[in-house]
Amino acid sequence: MPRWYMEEMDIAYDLVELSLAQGQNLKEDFLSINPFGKLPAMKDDSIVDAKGDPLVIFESGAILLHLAEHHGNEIKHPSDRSLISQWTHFANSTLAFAIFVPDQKTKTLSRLLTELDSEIAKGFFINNKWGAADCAITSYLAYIKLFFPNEDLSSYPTVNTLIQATRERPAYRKVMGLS
Ligand SMILES: N[C@@H](CCC(=O)N[C@@H](CS)C(=O)NCC(=O)O)C(=O)O
Repeated sequence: MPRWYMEEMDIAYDLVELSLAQGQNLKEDFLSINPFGKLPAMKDDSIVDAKGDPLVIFESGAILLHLAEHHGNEIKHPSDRSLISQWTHFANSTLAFAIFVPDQKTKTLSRLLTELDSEIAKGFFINNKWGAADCAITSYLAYIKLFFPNEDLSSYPTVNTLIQATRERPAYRKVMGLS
């Protein structure tokens, strides 16, 4: 998600790829970035923390909000920060569980997709412009096609169209390695 966001927003970055298969995420040098050994994580040399060191941050939703605020110029009003936080949390927890936890999938995915279908039909999530909230929600919607290609989304035409359109976006194709 953060990498897709940076590509879409033309934010320069250096990418360090780690192999999970080889356990590179559990090696000392990465654990000093994220002690939990989870990807993604980011070091932002342009912002220092309270100790004066470059900011190091993990959790994709937190990284997205950070990027939206400090590099994507998305916070036009204090409520924008709160709403981006709402949507990134919704994507990373509520929507993620509904997609990937079988019990939750049966219970809630259809309800969430029905509502998202109407939300997305209204336009972009915040300030009529594609941003971090759209990135987070759309990433998870696109995961449905990726992980469950036979999932029938015909009851959610707007969601379906958004997924197809996302899969055509050059920045998305680049970060997902789609040829
Ligand atoms: N909630 C976290 C999830 C992070 C996560 O689970 N990342 C996976 C890769 S997509 C990972 O690092 N797995 C390696 C492991 O758990 O050892 C986020 O959104 O950043």
